[in-house]
Amino acid sequence: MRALLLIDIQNDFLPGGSLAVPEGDAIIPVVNKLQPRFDLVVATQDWHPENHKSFASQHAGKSVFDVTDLNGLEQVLWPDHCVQGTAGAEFSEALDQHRIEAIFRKGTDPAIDSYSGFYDNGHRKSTGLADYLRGKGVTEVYLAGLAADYCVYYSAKDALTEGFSVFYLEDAVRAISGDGFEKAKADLQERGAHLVQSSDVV
Ligand code: VGL
Ligand code: ZN
Repeated sequence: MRALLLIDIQNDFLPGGSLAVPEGDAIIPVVNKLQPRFDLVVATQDWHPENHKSFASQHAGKSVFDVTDLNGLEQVLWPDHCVQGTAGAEFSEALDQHRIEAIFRKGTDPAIDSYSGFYDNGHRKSTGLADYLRGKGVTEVYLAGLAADYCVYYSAKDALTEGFSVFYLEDAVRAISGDGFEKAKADLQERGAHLVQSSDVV
């Protein structure tokens, strides 16, 4: 059985948002069309407290997109984004949400970032997503959403190590950086993921 994972399709990652992904809104019609082709649709939601340590605003003298060390892990410092309870953290209104069976929130611990929908960046805590999918009988995971080079990429990598067959929907993702997108795709392909188009899903 196959599941569609909708990664972080939230206002702050869309045009006008605080961490807008270029052309992020272009994926929404693609994703809406895809959803009925799946037995199960699950979403992730980046859900930070306002003092989250991935925010440049929490580090005196640092700027947005600086890279720093956060408890031994390399951390890109982001603009404040997806703060719990704010409009920026909501899913896009254009996203069809009525088929979403479960939402996994991540990034709630102020001390550690969480790009993947499965684990935090230190792989210390599980969100429960892998067990949830296995419990539903899922063997194939298709990924769509934002950003292609961060949360979609890390979610795909964890899905592979959790033993799922992984399909990265190239036209249903958009990246923060073009270079990051190419690297993410090459790495995932090397690890055994399949790069597919939404039109391949029938
Ligand atoms: C994301 C940066 C920071 C993402 C989340 O959803 O790709 N990127 N937080
Ligand atoms: Zn975040």
